[in-house]
Formats: sequence, C-alpha cells, structure tokens
Amino acid sequence: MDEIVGVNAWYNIRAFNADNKGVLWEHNADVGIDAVAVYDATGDSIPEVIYGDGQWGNIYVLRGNNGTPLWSVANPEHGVTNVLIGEVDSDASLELIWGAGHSSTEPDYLYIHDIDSGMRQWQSPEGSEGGSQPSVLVS
Ligand SMILES: [Ca+2]
Ligand SMILES: [Ca+2]
Ligand SMILES: [Ca+2]
Repeated sequence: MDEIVGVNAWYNIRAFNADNKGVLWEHNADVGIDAVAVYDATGDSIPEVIYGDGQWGNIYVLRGNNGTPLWSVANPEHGVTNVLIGEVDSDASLELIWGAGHSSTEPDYLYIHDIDSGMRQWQSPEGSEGGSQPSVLVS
C-alpha cells in the first residue's frame, strides 16, 4: 500500500492512503513544524516520517505506517532548514542530517547524528553564517 504524507500548516502531519485517500494517521506537533521528510531510518526498507520543530526543539522520527514516535534528537539551534537520512560515512550505520539556525540571527549549522550510537557525529564549524543554506549531497 502506498502512503501520502502531508503537512497541515505548521502543527499537524497526516498520512493518507494513496488508494482511497483515507487518513491513515495524524500527528500533532508541540512547537510547530519546520521541515518534513520521508526516509527509512531503521534499515528495514519501510519508510519513516522525519520532522523538525520550528524553533528550538527536536528532530522526531515517526513510524510511517501508524505515526508512532520512535525517537527524537535535540536540535541545539533555532529552526530546521531541512532534514534527511542517509549513509554518509560508510560505517554501516545511518546518519540523520539537518541544517539549523537559518531562522535566527545566530550562525547556521549543519549537524550529522549517528543513528545507531545516538551520538552527534559532526557539526559544521563556526563562521558559516551567511545567506546561503547548507546543502548536502548523498550518493
Ligand atoms: Ca524503517
Ligand atoms: Ca554511516
Ligand atoms: Ca556514522
């Protein structure tokens, strides 16, 4: 069964059944939603829904088939520019990557979090402030 994930103006994520357009599940955010993406975060080929709070808060991972929260990571900066999950360092563990700080006057950062260890693996150095948003390429 295919699913469609939609974000409803800031506070609400809904997943729809792509066949009959019925609502599969719904998730209400606490602080507002800045970025949403769909990736497999657990390595089982079943997609999860990833979203980031609109202000200081967390990145959350929800089960794609029923919206159950799996885990979250604290975001040390303001807002989430974008979020993705990929294997970026060939260590056989997936990474969660997000950009933050774009919506504040403080510097912007790019964070890489190792999912298996639950530890932050990398953060972009100070001084990356500027108009351009961070970008990542994952092959
Ligand atoms: Ca999965
Ligand atoms: Ca990795
Ligand atoms: Ca890693």
